[in-house]
Amino acid sequence: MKLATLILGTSMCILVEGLSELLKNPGFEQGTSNWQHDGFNMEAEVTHVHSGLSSVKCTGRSKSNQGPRQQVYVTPGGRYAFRAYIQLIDSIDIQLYEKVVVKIRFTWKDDGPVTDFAVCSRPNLSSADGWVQIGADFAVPDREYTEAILYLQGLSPEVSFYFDDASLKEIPENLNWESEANTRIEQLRKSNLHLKQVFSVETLINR
Ligand SMILES: [Ca+2]
Repeated sequence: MKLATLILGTSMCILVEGLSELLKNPGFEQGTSNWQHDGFNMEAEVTHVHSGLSSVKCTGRSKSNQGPRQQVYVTPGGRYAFRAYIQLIDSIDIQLYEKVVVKIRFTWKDDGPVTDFAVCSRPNLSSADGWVQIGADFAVPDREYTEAILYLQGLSPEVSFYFDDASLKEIPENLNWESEANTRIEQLRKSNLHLKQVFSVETLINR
């Protein structure tokens, strides 16, 4: 069962790698272009990056909901994968660990109350962790909207951070995923001696 999960997870990662990027300037290689930042400083950073030549450095925050934000265009009911990398620059003394949350704020077409839809959450962050990947696969509410803003929030006011390599991609429906995964599992069982050895070690540990 664990092997099946591993193989499925690996194939999903490969699948997401080849899909179109929906964010504009996702790796901040064009500085802060296409990203909004209200009430705090967000500037291009070239000496401390996760990849490429540039990240952004966010400082001067005074509220927990201050973070980079960008308008996104997602299909109601669709499935998406979000990933990004964050590194805290400093932590507040009284709070050793921080929690960061990524949300999408939907303004609905039917005039219902605005919804802050949670995409992913990452607790226990500290500046000692270095770059940390955040993200999740998620399903968008099946409801028409007029505006969707992806944003990062949750860090204590005054906590500064670097941000890089954000990504939002649609995960296509693959109705054949189960049979394809079973085929891969069967092929690996018959042909890959190394994976059989991993199984044996796992069996010993579980005894
Ligand atoms: Ca970059």
